[in-house]
Amino acid sequence: MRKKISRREILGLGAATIAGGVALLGKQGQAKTHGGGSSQYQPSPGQAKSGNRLYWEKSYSGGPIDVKALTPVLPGKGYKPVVIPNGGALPFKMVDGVKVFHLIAEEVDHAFDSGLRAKCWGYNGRVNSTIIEAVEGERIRIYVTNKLEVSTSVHWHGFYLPNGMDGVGGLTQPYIKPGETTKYEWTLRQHGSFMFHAHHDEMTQMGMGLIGMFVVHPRNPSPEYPVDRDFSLMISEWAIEAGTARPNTLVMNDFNILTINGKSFPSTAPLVCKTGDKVRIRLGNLGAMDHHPMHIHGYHFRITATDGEDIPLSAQWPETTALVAVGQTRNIELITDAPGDWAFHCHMTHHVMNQMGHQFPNMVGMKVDGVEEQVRPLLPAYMSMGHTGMDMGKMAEVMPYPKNTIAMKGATGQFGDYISMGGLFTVVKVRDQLRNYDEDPGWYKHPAETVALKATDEELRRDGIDVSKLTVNGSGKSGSKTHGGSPSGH
Ligand SMILES: [Cu+2]
Repeated sequence: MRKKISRREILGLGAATIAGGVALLGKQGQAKTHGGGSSQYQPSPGQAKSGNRLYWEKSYSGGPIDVKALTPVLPGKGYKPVVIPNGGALPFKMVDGVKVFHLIAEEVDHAFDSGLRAKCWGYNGRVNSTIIEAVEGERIRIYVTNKLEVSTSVHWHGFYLPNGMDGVGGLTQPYIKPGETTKYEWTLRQHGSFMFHAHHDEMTQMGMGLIGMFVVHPRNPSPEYPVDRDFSLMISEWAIEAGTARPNTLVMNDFNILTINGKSFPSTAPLVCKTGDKVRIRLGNLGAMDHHPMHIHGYHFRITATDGEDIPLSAQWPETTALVAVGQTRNIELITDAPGDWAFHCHMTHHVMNQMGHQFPNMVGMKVDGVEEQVRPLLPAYMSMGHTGMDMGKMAEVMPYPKNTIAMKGATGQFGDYISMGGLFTVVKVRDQLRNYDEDPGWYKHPAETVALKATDEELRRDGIDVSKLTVNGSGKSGSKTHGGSPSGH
């Protein structure tokens, strides 16, 4: 008679089966870290915007970590790569069904603009502008080599992952010491706009530039997901004193270089779009201290996703300014149906101003007649500054500043006048015709009668606008006894 199988033997059998499963999965490079791999990863159904989700969902962390990964997807085949102005995506290779990346933390001699270089820290030769791009459900392995002279670690910001892959130096892993290479590996159980950054001596290392965007495309894109232009912009801030060439990460408030993907305007590449394009702009902020209300001209947009999740259509709201706080990402979406050169910038005025707009005596409105003549024997290069504000125009580029400075720098526009903004400023250039998206199409050619120009005498006369008796404030000259105020004819 056949011997009964004891409970212990059953347990033993089960363990063997599981072990076999692990060996098999290990061969395919799947779920190796957790030894599970019990079930296939179930991607979100692609209707994330329908809004019919439960209040208390089963998981706020992506569910089990030991899921089997899905087939990797290649750029241009299963997803359209994002556009990274002034930057590039980290290359990868496929090894046994795993996407393998190699991130290198190193010193980078970085140009913020043609006028300003500094020794920063970055990833793979770029500052703030090396991004990682992958697809939901994929198994990824990221080797991080530390070529700095100090220890570091990399945190994957916004990700559901095994705790030991979270990258907090000392808390979840040992440091990546100088010269060492550390391996991170997990299965992507979400999609959206995320980030990565150093998580050891954060103030110094993030301030020196060790930050980047991490875009995960959905496995089952909703019908709304595909866009014509999908931009990725990382915002940051720096303190670089005029004439120096190293960011000062000890500064807490006086940031004087504001950047998009590591560049200050006018070196920020424009966002080139065709009339009628569906456009997504992914905004991330890993600056030290400041939140940035990013404002677009001529359009409204919808805020469609955070680094938490897609926002259901019913909960999206129209905006012209999206506040991107430190540590947040925001996706905004719009249809660019109005051609032109549309400003897109931080609305904090100190953030569209480069070095020297700060820590300066308030001179606005002061009379400086004769001051230069008196001071020049002592300081030959002395110029009175600030009494008319900070609009230095082209003067900004020829003034006797120290070398390596973009103080007050903006750019000359198509009318010969100076665009008095720098820093966190770029231009969305929308055109009916484009040769290609990678070329700056130049300044917008306005249709006749659609530009604000100096009013003609005839126009003024026609509309009864009499300016002959008005004085210019502060000129000291007055053409009449009645001062400003009520227009004539009333
Ligand atoms: Cu700002």
